[in-house]
Amino acid sequence: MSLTATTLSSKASAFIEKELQYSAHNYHPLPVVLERGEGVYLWDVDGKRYYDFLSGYSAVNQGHCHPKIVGALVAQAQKLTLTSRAFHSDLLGEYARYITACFGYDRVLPMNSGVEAVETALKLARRWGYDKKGIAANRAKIVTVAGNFHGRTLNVVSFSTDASSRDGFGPFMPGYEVIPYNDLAALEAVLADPDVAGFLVEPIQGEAGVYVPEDGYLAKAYALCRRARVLFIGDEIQTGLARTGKMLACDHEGVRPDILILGKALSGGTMPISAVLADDDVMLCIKPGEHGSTYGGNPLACKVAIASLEVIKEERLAERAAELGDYFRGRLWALGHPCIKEVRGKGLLNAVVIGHANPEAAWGLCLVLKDNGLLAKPTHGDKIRFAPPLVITKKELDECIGIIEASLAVLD
Ligand code: IF1
Repeated sequence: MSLTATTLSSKASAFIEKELQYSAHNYHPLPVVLERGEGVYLWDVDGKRYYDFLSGYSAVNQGHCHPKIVGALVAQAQKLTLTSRAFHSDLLGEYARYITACFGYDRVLPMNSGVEAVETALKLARRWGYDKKGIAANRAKIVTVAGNFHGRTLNVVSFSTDASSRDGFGPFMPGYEVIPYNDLAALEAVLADPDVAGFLVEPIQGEAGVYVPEDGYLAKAYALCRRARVLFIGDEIQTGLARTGKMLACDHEGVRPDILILGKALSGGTMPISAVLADDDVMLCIKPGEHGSTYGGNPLACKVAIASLEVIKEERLAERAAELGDYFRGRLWALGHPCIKEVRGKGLLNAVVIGHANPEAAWGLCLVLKDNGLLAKPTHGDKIRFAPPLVITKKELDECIGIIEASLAVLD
């Protein structure tokens, strides 16, 4: 199995060399240089076409450069992009009404990156803990789970259990309790502490390797939070917006987070747009001047987010993800390849666990997949995430399954 970077054209190599010389080395990308995207397809600088099976980590659920989303972006960009929140715009109210009606909440607090929305949710939970639950000043705690990924700010990595995200960045923010994922007894025990204000959880752990908790975990965790008067904070930045076969992954269990966090596909992969949704009892704990951001709720983002949400509904992306996801997992299992130890996921958020003597096997397989026209990347060594845009057709999915089957031969 070839583990070295596959042959790159001199043209592609030149792009990579420039990047290596002038940009930070905070990623280890697959050796491919992309210049165009449309729907489920990406093209590299040499004109080779690939299926995108990462979708910008689920930011491109609607497909690359969706015409309706790009159209909304271009039109608004030629009119007004940013007012700052020092002034009102004609679009924030319209967007806020649209998205709160879409998900059934009283209010939205618009932010930009996903981690900014997570930070916002944590500030809201702490503030609610002090103002409404009566927790003593500076004693509020947030419970979260091992294997979490919620972004890379110092506060958020303070409760990471992943060494590569956390080590070397101390000192860390206090006030976090980490319990095992998918462990209701541990949650019940930790919620006995009256200083707990919130429980932050991903309905499916994406980065950890698409860990799907046992059926009923989210609903029972939510019930435990209600009983302990703790806010259930659902991070749906990666699992939300139709990716897992429902509008929200929490919908599979009828759970309505007290604080809902969205990002990524809220812009269809065009620009950073995130959002925190909650009801008045939580959201109005933050008063004017106590939180914000330069770009949060800008007119361009409002227009793009409305278009992105409309596409999800108009093109029935959740239903498609549910149907095609079941089909995809069934077909992968049916390959019966000895190196596929597990196929897991929900909707079109899936991963395979590769079992092989060579620890670099998943990386090597991704290099062969790339040569065969499919882009995917391993997560945490032996797991490969397969998450195409939700606009993929069954015919295209069949072709991709064929590519995966042919590429697996490299592991024989
Ligand atoms: C990287 C991971 C995925 C997220 C959830 C919050 C955020 C993310 C559930 C923060 C972001 C991205 C970040 C990117 C790679 C990617 C990722 F591998 F890092 F963990 F998707 F799984 N909550 N995930 O998945 O959102 O601030 O990035 O907009 O940092 O390498 P962000």
